[in-house]
Amino acid sequence: MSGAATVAIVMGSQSDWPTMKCTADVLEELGIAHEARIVSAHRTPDRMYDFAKGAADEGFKVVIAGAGGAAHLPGMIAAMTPLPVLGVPVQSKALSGMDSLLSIAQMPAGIPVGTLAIGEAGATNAALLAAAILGAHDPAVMERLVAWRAARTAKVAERPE
Ligand code: RP5
Repeated sequence: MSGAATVAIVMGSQSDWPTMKCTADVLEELGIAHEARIVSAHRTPDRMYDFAKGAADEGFKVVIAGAGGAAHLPGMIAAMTPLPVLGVPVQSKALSGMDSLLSIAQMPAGIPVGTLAIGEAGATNAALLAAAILGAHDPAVMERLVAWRAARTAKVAERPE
């Protein structure tokens, strides 16, 4: 995708990529420039700090953060940037992502993380929500989002076959 990235997709591990690729794929379809990085709250805390502190200056408008298990990455990033942060709970092996979901959703008042569904549905919807956020100030993005949704609607059969 050409142009300066407006959406940052960050994830705690390479193992999150199959899930977070759904976000990248939808942003690609919507023509929204994005960049994906591995930024772990517990394995690379300095990288996380540098990313979160510098995200706005880098030109990002929305951060989408995916993590699994004790998924503190979205909340930690949200604590260090005024940008909207959308959290995707990655499906964990031990608890099927319930741990990820609760870690991301249950932020104390004052530091919000927009929490999506567990797994690929959440990753897909994070891209659509980012598009809606950007589209509020970018009519071209909103037009592409409306067209994307209309195309999905058009594919729904009236009767099962
Ligand atoms: C988290 O731990 C990551 O977000 C990932 O979902 C989970 C497991 O990571 P790996 O052990 O697969 O690297 O940090």
